[in-house]
Amino acid sequence: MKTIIAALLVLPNLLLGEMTFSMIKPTAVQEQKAGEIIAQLQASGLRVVALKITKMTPEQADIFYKDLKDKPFFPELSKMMTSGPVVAMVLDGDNAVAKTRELIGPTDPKEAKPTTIRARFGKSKGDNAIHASDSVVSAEREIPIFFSGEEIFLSK
Ligand code: IDP
Ligand code: MG
Repeated sequence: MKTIIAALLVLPNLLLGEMTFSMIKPTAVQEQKAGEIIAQLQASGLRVVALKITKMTPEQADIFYKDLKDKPFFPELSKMMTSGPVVAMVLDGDNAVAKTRELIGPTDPKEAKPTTIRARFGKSKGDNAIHASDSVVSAEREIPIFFSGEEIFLSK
């Protein structure tokens, strides 16, 4: 029984891979860095299966960052994230969540390895170039905030 349940849990991942949500933040988009950032993600084997340029509303920022609403920096974060267009994407691949977090580096670009996306393109701990989901559960919550099922192209 356990083996059957394990197989059923593994099967969707074998068929679909793992998906994560990532978003290039307004300053990096404004500076025309989206292409270089996407190229770095793709070069590591991640597949872009959904992509759009869009502007977040304050209501979307409230939903997206719901766990940070009580932080002192939340008003600044919401203002920054709604200040201009973002490039939102869904990335698919083996260990897509952990792999993307590794490629972007820690929240504060000053603490990030020089090759990471946040070290290369981030300005500060707040304005740090890119978001990526921190878990599969977060990815499953974040993806539908930006994409409908028809906008995600998983076929290989
Ligand atoms: P993460 O983006 O590395 O997962 P979180 O703690 O989830 O970091 O915070 C979400 C976003 O909130 C960060 O990417 C950054 O833009 C902003 N943020 C987090 N901590 C601070 C802070 O101490 N000062 C200003 N902005 C912050
Ligand atoms: Mg986070």
